Amino acid sequence: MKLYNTFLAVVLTALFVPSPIIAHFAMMIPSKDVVSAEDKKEIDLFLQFTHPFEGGPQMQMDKPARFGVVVDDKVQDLLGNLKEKKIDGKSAWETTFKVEKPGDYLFYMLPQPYWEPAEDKFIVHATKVIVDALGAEEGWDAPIADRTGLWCEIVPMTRPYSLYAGNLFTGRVFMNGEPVPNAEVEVEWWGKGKTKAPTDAHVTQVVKADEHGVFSFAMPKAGWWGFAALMEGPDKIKHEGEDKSVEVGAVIWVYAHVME
Ligand SMILES: [Cu+2]
Repeated sequence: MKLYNTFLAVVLTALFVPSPIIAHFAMMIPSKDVVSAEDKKEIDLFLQFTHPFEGGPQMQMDKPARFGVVVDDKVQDLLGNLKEKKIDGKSAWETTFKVEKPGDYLFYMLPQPYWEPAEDKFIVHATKVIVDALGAEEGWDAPIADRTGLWCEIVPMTRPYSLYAGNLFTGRVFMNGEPVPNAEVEVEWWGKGKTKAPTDAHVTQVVKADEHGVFSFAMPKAGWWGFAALMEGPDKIKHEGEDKSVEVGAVIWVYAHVME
């Protein structure tokens, strides 16, 4: 009986020890959020799939399905420019983009569906990051999902560059052109594992959108902040002959500067 109880205790413990939420984020980080007249007219972009706060473990990112930029309302495909870079044996991607004129550059990326056995589903994070160049300061609020094949997106309501730590970031979640009421948005700071969270729950912050798909979050610290609105995708994808659901994430990255 005693042995049986011990066995039961072990099984129950295994069942009820919650695995911490592992928040994976597609990341697309430019070398600058604002390119000024005195800067080099180049933007380096780095794409990876990882856990930003903890700085790993790195996840495999196959060559994205789509990658490009929208500027002056024109879509420019940049997929062919991506170069593979291995981190801990996993693929990440990088490129350098030449800025030729003033504009708000809306970079977008749609990864290949990522099979996550632990969650029994695929993950696709449609990701955006917006860089202002040479004083244009307009165009950042344009929705681009329909033109770029992203399915879903966060359209910023706060200008998504030249922000300070402490600013409130507000965005609106869209899926197939419609706002997503009550969307759950995970928020993570790119800590690269250098900052210790007081508890596991502090690693990923969570906010919910209102009935219009609008959410806000005050960024308490300088650095890159990722916002991922997570939704169940409308389509299934086959994995080993079985239909599996797809977690669709609308992700946007913004940079908060230190205010001197
Ligand atoms: Cu992960």
